[in-house]
Amino acid sequence: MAASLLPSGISSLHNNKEGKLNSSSLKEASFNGAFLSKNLKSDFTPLFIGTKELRRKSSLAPIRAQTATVAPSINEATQDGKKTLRKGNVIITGASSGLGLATAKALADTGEWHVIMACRNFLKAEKSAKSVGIAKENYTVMHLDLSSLESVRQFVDTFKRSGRPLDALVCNAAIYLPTAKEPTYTAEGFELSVGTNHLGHFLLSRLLLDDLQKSDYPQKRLIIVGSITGNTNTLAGNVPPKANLGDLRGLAGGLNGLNSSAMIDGGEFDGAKAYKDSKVCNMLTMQEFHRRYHEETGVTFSSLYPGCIATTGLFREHIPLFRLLFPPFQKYITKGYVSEEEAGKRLAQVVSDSSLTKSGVYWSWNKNSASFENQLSQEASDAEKARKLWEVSEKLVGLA
Ligand code: LMG
Ligand code: NDP
Ligand code: PMR
Repeated sequence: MAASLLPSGISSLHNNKEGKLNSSSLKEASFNGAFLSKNLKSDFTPLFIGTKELRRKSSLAPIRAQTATVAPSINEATQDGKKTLRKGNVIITGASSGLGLATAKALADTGEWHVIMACRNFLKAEKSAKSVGIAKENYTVMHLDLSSLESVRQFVDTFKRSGRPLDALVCNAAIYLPTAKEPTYTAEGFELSVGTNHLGHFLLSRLLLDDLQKSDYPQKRLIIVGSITGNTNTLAGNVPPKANLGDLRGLAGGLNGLNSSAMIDGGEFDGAKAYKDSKVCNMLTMQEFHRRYHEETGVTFSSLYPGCIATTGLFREHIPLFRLLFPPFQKYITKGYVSEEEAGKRLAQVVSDSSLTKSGVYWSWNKNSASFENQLSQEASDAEKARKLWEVSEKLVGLA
C-alpha cells in the first residue's frame, strides 16, 4: 500500500539540483489547464439553481434564511445553449500574506474561483486582498484562528451555515518560531507551532471533509502545504535541527510542557525543529487522508513544496541578519528561491490544474516551473507513523 503512495517517475532527491532534472520525464503542468476556458465562464449568480443544488440546499433547510449566497449548480445552460461550470469555492487558510495571499490572487484572477480567506486577522486580510487587487466579488474573508480549536469549530460552523459548497480546501497557514527559547501554547495548551500548523489544520480538514465529499464540482481537492525542510532526504532537510517525530511520545502526552514534553519526540524544546516536525505531520496527514478517504470520497489529497519563498512573513521572528541574508543566499547560492507570485501560481495549479488530479502526491517544481511528483523522506512517508499520528491527533482535538 505504501508503495502505491510513492511518487513514480522521479527518484531524485529534491535538492537544489532540481533544475537539472530531465524535463522530459517531468509532468508539464500549465496554469492555463484549469477546468474552464474563459469563454465558458459563468457568473456567480443565485438566479440559477439546479436540481442537485436544490437538494443540497433543502438538506440545510433550517439555516437557509441566513444564506447570503447560493451557488448555481454545476452545469447550467447559458443562453447559447453551452453548459458551463459554476465558480469553484476554495478555502485558503492564512491567506492574509505570503503564499496564501499570492494563491488567492492567482485563483481569483482566473474568474473561476471564489476564495474564502480564512484568517486570524480580519482587517489585515481585507487590506491584503485590496492591496493585491483581488476583485471584491471574488473573495470573502472569514475569521479563523488555528491556534484555537474552538475557533476552528466556529469557523466550520459559520462556513456550513453560509450554504456555500466547498470544492477545495488549502491548509496553508503556518508559524515559525526559530528564536523562541521557551515554548508557547495554543488555547488548548499544545505547543504553538505544532498546535497551529498541524493540529488546527487536522481538525479543520476532518470537519470539512464531508463538505468536500458533497461537492458536485468535477474535482474536489484537499491540499496541505509541506516543505523541503521537513524532508531529511534533501540538503535543506539536513540543516540542523532536523525534523524527527520519534515515537510521538510528546504528542501522545499532550504536547503541553507540563506532564509531557512540548516536542513531538519528547525532547527539549526547539522552535525550528517544532516547525519542521509540524511540516512532517502535514505531509503524513495528507497521505493518511489519501489512504483512508480517497477511494470513498473521490477527493484528491495533495501536498507540495512550493520553493523557497525567502521574503514572506514566515521569517518575521528570525533575527534581522538572517532576514537580510536569507533571500540573497537562496537566490544566488542555493538557487532555491522563488517569488511569492510564482509560488502562488504553483499552489494554484495544485488547486485547479486538470493535470494534477493524482491523489497522495507531494508536488515540487523544477527550475522551469514544471511540476513533478517528488519523493518524501523515509519518515515523511512512513505509513505506520502516519496512522499513529492520525490516531493520537484525533484524540487531542477531541474527535476520538
Ligand atoms: C539553527 O542554526 C539554529 O540553531 C536554530 O535555533 C534555528 O534558528 C535553525 O533552521 C533554523 O537554525 C542553523 C545553522 C545551521 O545555520 C546557520 O546558522 C547559518 C545561517 C545561514 C543563513 C543564510 C545566510 C547565508 C549567508 C550567505 C551570504 C549570502 C550572501 C549572498 C550574496 C550573493 C552574492 C552573489 O548550521 C549548520 O547547518 C552548520 C553548518 C553551517 C555551515 C555553513 C556553511 C554553509 C555553506 C553553504 C554556503 C554558505 C554561504 C557561504 C557564503 C559565501 C559568501 C559569498
Ligand atoms: P506567511 O507568514 O507569509 O504566511 C502565513 C500565514 O499564516 C499568514 O497569513 C498568517 O496570518 C497565518 N497564520 C499564522 N498563524 C495563524 C493562526 N493561528 N490562525 C490563522 N492563520 C494563521 O508565510 P508563508 O506564506 O511563507 O507560509 C505559507 C505556507 O508555506 C506555510 O505552510 C509554510 O510552512 C509554507 N512554506 C513556506 C516556505 C517559504 O520559504 N516561505 C517554504 C515551504 C513551505 P497573519 O497574516 O495574521 O500573520
Ligand atoms: Mg535552508 C540546498 C538548498 C536549500 C534549500 C532549497 C533551502 C530551503 N535551504 C537550503 C540550504 C541551506 N539552508 C544551507 C546550506 C544552509 C546552511 C547555511 C541553510 C540554512 C537555513 C536556515 C538557518 N535554511 C533555512 C534556515 C531557516 O531558518 C529556514 C527554516 O529552516 O525554516 C524552517 C530555512 C529554509 N531553507 C529552505 C527553506 C524553504 C527554508 C524555510 C522555510 C520552510 O521550510 O518552510
